[in-house]
Amino acid sequence: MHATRSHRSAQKGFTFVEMAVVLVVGGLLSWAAFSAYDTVLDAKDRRQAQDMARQVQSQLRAFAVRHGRLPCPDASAAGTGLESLVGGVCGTGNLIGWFPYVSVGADLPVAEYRARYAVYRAPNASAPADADLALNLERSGDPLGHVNHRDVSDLIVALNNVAGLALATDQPHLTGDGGVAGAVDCATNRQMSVAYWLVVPLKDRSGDGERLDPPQASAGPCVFSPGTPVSATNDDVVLSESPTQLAGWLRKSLP
Ligand SMILES: [Ca+2]
Ligand SMILES: [Ca+2]
Ligand SMILES: [Ca+2]
Repeated sequence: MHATRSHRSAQKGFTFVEMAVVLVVGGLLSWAAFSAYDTVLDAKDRRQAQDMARQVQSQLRAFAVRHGRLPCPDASAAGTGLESLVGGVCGTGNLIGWFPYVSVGADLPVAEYRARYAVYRAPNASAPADADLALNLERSGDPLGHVNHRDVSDLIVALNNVAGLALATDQPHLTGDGGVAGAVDCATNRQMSVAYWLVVPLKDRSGDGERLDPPQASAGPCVFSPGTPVSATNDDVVLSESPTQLAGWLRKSLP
């Protein structure tokens, strides 16, 4: 009894210090808990963004098989989900915009998950050498009425043409990933041309009012390689296919 009482009175002198320690420790704990919570949510968002990008890839491939071309980018500012066609064909020079969800028969996702989209478009006056992937064109000389007239095999010809072209700075291409593929730097590290890329922007982590992160925030044809790690200022999810990859997939889809 007596020992307990004297212990209690000895403690009285430390009450304020103890309170301060409790407050500081409590503060640190809640900060740590908040960060962990935030990280879990971020990882969940990113997984969902990756799933949605893969869904878009399936829609794009199905569209390619049906129409013998890749979808035309939606050039509207807000992203209405419709292909920007002029007289029924993809407008000249329109190679970067939003993915045309509505035109491929999909639902338009909310802004965080709505993908930017670029498609390789290098027209050529000679049809067999044409490399405009958003154009449905007879490239193999099949006459009208032939089963392979302007079909997916003509898109494969265009993809092979793209694969044979040197990397062009005004066509969709990838820079590094900050790791094995080198620096994320469109000026000094251009890695490869792609048939198309998709970028799901997720959040505006830098607080500048722009969901897309560098380098894709500049609205140019250069984006970082898929798999670039997320950082404090960067959470975009990129998915792309080289012309050879997409041609291989389409070839397997042929009867
Ligand atoms: Ca043909
Ligand atoms: Ca972002
Ligand atoms: Ca930003």
